[in-house]
Amino acid sequence: MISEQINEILNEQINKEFYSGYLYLSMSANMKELGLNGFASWLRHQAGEEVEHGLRIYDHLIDRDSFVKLKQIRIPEFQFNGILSVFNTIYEHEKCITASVMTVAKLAEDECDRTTLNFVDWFIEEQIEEEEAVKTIIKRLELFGDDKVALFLMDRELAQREQ
Ligand code: OFO
Repeated sequence: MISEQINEILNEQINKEFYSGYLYLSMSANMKELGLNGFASWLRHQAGEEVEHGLRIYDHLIDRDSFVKLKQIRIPEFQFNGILSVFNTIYEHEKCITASVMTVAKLAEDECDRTTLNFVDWFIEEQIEEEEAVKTIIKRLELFGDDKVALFLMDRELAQREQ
C-alpha cells in the first residue's frame, strides 16, 4: 500500500516528467527554427522519453491501487539564447530532476517502502545516463566553439538517435 505522502510525491513526479517533455519539445521547435534538424530530432526523442517516464509512474500508481492525480503542466520557456545555452539549461534541469528522484527515494527509505524504493532505482540510473549524455554534448559544443563544420557534423550525428 502506497502512503499518502508517497502518492503525493509520485504524482508530483509525473508532472515534472511531463513538464520535462514540454520543455524539450519547446527547445526542439527552437532548434528546428535555426535549421538544426539533428538537434531538433534529438530533443524530440528526449521529450518522448520524458513522457514515457511520466507514464511509467502513472502505471505504477495504478498497479499498486493508488490514486493518479494529474496536475497542471506549467508553460515551458520558448525563447532561447543559442544551442549551448539550451543544453546548459537542460543540464541544470536534469540535475533538479535527479534531486527530485532522490527525494522520492529518501522518503521511501524513511517509510520502509521497499516497492517504491525498487521502482525508483530505475529512475536514478536513468538520470545518471541522461546527465552524462547532456554533459557530453555541452563539452563538445564548448570545444568546437564557432566551428560551423563541427556543428554541422554534430547535428548530423544527433540526427541518428532512434529512440
Ligand atoms: Fe525523466 O529523465 Fe529527465 O527529466
